[in-house]
Amino acid sequence: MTQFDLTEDQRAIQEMAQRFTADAITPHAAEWDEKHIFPRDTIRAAADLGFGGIYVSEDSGGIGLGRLESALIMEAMAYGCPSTSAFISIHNMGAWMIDRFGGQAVKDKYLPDLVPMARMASYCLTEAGAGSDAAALKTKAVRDGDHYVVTGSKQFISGGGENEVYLAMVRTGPNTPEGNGPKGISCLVIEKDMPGVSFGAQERKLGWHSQPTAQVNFDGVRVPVENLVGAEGEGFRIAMMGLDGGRLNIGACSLGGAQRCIDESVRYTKDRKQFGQSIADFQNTQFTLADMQTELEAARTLLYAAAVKVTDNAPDKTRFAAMAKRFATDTGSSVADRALQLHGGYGYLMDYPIERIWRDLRVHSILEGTNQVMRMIVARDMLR
Ligand code: FAD
Ligand code: 2MC
Repeated sequence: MTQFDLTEDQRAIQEMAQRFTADAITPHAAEWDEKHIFPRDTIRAAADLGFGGIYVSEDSGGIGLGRLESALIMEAMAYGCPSTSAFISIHNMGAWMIDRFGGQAVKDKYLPDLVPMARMASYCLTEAGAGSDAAALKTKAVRDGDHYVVTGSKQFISGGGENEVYLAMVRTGPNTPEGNGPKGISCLVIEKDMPGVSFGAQERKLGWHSQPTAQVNFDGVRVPVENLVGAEGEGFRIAMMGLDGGRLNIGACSLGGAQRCIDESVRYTKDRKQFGQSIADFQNTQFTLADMQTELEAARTLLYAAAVKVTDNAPDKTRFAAMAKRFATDTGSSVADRALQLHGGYGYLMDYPIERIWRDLRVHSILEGTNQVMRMIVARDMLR
């Protein structure tokens, strides 16, 4: 990227994702939402374009792109369905963690299936007692010969019950202050079919209806030591590095959903007549639309800049990813809310996509680190 424009290659990737979205996602998203359909086949079709391993290296079968390209793809797919796009993002985060930090054995075992999304990956950090304070997690992994024995429960897991592969952050450290902190955490790949793995009921949610969310339980699950990703004690850092990219993608999903809301609002306000004129002729409507697009462009610019920093491994990448996630998700929700208002009562109906996107975007200010935690990350770095 030059500072203010995309390269030809980036535009080509963006256009490919936009075409895929228009053909395979947008026409079906309302039904997936209403009937809570998990569109496994469409997700696999996205993987046929390489979107199951966007920033997995080419050596491991991925398409080896950067984080800006990933954001462009997520943004494009979220224009049709933010929930499905975000699901694919989480899978990418897991596949990348294995590729970047895993040994050859764990890569060979999982990536050939994960990249084409023949198997799909979940990311398991949160627990009932460890949400924002993720390093307080208690799921225990005790070494027993060439296995770990894992016991504990992960809360709110996207893909829970459906996905085949779970990247779980578990405690391997001793019962000392250090062992009970971030340095006592490791990352293990656990499979759905391993004895002792079970799932809670599907959560009933405000949005994100096209993808499952459930508690994942481990009861004495024996996991081969070769399934360790990175070294013992590196799991928290690996999880956080995964989230640097995940947060960009979630922000990008808000950009895509919000842009759809703007485009729908332009169409609708030109068409809808009250007091003998199009509601687009009211200056209030024009100023609202102008502010929506201006604020979204500001969020987009920050997010793209942050994405380039994460690709480049810049020293301030984490701060920028947090700023961009916070700003893009708050802006996205605020844009969707104003779009709903511009649609009047019709915006509240499922006949238009606005209320669905409004619901889907709402959770982006909460998951992958709440927007309060994002501010904490930014301020800590500023004051360090
Ligand atoms: P809490 O941490 O209890 O926070 C409650 C409130 O307190 C928030 O407003 C928070 O900002 C505020 N707060 C907490 N600490 C501070 C502080 N120090 N300063 C100021 N304010 C603070 N997790 C996964 O690991 N994998 C997944 O796939 C996944 N998918 C999810 C899907 C959905 C639909 C949802 C809703 C959640 C998902 N999560 C997942 C969990 C998500 O990451 C957590 O919900 C989130 O990190 C917040 O944790 P919590 O819900 O326990 O809230
Ligand atoms: N990259 C590399 N290392 C990092 C890092 C990053 N982005 N962030 C932290 N670390 C390192 C950090 O440097 C430190 O190592 P060292 O002591 O060697 O310097 C270690 O990790 C511990 O970090 P902190 O001291 O900052 O840990 P603390 O416990 O104070 O807080 C916090 C960390 C609050 C930032 C983290 O717990 C957090 O992000 N909480 C939010 C949880 C979250 O985002 N959950 C999302 C779940 S996934 C989801 O929702 C999905 C939908 C998939």
